[in-house]
Amino acid sequence: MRERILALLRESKDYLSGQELCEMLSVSRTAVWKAVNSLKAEGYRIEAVRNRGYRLVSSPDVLLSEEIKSLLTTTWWGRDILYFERIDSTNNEIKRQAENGASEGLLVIAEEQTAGRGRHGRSWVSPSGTGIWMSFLLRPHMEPAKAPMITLIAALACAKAIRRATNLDAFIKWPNDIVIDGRKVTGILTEMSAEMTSIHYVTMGIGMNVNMKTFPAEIAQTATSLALVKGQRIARSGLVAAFGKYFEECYGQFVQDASLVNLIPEYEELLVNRGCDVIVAGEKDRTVQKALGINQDGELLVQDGQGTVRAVRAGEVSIRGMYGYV
Ligand code: BTX
Repeated sequence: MRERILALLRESKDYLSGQELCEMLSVSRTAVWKAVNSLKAEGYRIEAVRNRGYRLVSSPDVLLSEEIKSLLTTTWWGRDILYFERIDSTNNEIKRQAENGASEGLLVIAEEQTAGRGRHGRSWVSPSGTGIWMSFLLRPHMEPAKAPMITLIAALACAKAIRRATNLDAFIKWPNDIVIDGRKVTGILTEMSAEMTSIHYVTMGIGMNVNMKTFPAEIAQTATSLALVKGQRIARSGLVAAFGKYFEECYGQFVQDASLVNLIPEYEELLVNRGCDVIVAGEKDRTVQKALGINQDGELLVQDGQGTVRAVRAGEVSIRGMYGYV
């Protein structure tokens, strides 16, 4: 009910009377009053004026599931949300839930991670209350080889959401980072449980640095947060909702096409290294190549000094800029 009250107050341009709220929700005035009070206790500023009713003045920067749900415009993404003040890793929780039969779209979101993970066993710094540490569950009907493409879709949705919510020039660093001004603001971790020919489920983990002011020394030169670049705090729940909207749209297109073919132009516009020389580091060698774009399988197209173009695969190579991280 709190979630519906929030949504109604947000939609309403004017005050909503207690009577109107009771009728719309088919509950008693006392129930409305109690729900409003519990929202206030969580930091929502709700003005109550005699004879006029309630008006939402401001929302706290919390990621509570009601707050996010009241902003979501998605059909299936994030329709069920599990919210934690503190957790080991939201990816771990999705796996636990998936093994217990949870449905596609389940979103797990935490204020703090004590064992946030990056790729290849690296760790992800996830302090309390300042970032978006979230994971969601997918159950795609496709060959396991296609799953890595979902990382690119999540990256596209992240970049679009950041641009929409903050107006900042967020770019994609293929395959799984979002960068602003050459520094990492978001990382994506895609994990899969599968057999040779079918996927049980995919866990998508997104770590977005939103309101952090400082970083540990080891990443201080490569990481940044949206608030640091923007110079002001950013509301996290709006970013989550925007991500959900773009992810659902782009993922729907991908499932329909069984490839990234229709997402390539938009992706390439946001690709930070496009047209630039990059260092392509494989297991055996490091070469300088020009990054051209991606193909419909999500591989990066790179060109060597002789003009030969080849496609490189995420997981097999890593990409670095010529003069730094990007
Ligand atoms: P990655 O392996 O590409 O990047 C990890 C590397 O990034 C680290 O080794 C470190 O150098 C740097 N790093 C660590 N924390 C941060 C940070 N907060 N901001 C910028 N750079 C950092 C990227 O892996 C995938 C990260 C996914 C994180 C999400 S959070 C929700 C979900 N749960 C979970 O445990 N992981 C995912």
